[in-house]
Amino acid sequence: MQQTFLMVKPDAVRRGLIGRIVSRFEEKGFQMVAGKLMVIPEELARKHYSEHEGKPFYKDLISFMTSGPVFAMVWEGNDIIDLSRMMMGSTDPQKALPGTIRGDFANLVNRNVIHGSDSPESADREIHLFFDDHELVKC
Ligand code: DAT
Ligand code: MG
Repeated sequence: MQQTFLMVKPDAVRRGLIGRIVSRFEEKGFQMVAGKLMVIPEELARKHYSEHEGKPFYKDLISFMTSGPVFAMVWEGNDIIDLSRMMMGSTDPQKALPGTIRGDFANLVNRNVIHGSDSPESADREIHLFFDDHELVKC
């Protein structure tokens, strides 16, 4: 069993897509073990996306991610890190296939509706940036 960090981004929260995005992972058979609606403090956004510091899109990314509430979650399931990335589709929604979350709900790379950890190391790091261990339920 593996855990990952997923986050409905501010564009999707604004558009009322939390439920439909959460449903995809529920339908797949994964378990949500933590979830909270929150506005990300700038310092946390910077830590979360530190790998992108200095890139041309970094400033817009931080201001976008702190522009309104996100729905931050921890999910659990077999091979969930790779499978949830497949379900999300390519980073650029113009390349994401129909049937994926970004393919179905987004059309711009800087407004791509969802974040998901890309490796066991980033999952562990991101889960603990956003949650304390006691906030995770034991299934
Ligand atoms: P992912 O979110 O698929 O892990 P990433 O880690 O490469 O993608 O980038 C983090 C976020 O930064 C991404 O979800 C949207 C934004 N981003 C990435 N590449 C971008 C680009 N070329 N122009 C604008 N925003 C970009
Ligand atoms: Mg990434």
